[in-house]
Amino acid sequence: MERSKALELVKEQLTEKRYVHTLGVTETAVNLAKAFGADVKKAELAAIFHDYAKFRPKEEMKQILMDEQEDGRLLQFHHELWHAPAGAILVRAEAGITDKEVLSAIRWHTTGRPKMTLLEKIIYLADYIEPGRSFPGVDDVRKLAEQNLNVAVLAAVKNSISFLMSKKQPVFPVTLETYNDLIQNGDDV
Ligand code: DGI
Ligand code: FE
Ligand code: FE
Repeated sequence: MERSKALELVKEQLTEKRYVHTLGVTETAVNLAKAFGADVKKAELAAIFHDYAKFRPKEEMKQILMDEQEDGRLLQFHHELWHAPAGAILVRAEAGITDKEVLSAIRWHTTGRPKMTLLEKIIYLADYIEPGRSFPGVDDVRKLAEQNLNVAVLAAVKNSISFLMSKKQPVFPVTLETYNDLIQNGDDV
């Protein structure tokens, strides 16, 4: 799909603020794809659609996750986690995106997962460091992203978990599994 068509489809789904975030993620993902040798077009498409479902009603997302037999644990955790798996399903059904690598980068963009693909890492990280983000520690992760992808992804995962813990929020098991995988199997971290 053309970039302009994809942007048009996603703009209808998002607020202006979220659309600007999406443009930031797209620019960042394209740069990371070039730097780390990923497919630039796939990175662009996944970034454009990554938050496609962000503003769907909770009940609609819940139904989709149940119909598609997604991980049942999701429903026991914050509904903010639902837009990623629901988004991958909706992007396929409504925008006709069938590329499995693109869909899985959308699917895992909030929690990450063990054994993330290069494209999944790029979308996860781009979402965290895009120019519109301003939370504590983000500049350090931006610097790491210029050097080593796994180190930067690990830093983003650690910051996210620390943030959730500081707010006394539960951490989704897959987020913790992502951390463990990078520590145990990322031999360059
Ligand atoms: O959609 P974005 O705001 O661009 O970013 P995102 O998809 O990475 O995260 C959405 C929200 O999900 C964010 O407010 C933090 C929350 N979140 C991420 N990981 C976990 C989580 N919430 C819980 N409870 N547990 C997690 O592991
Ligand atoms: Fe998101
Ligand atoms: Fe996002």
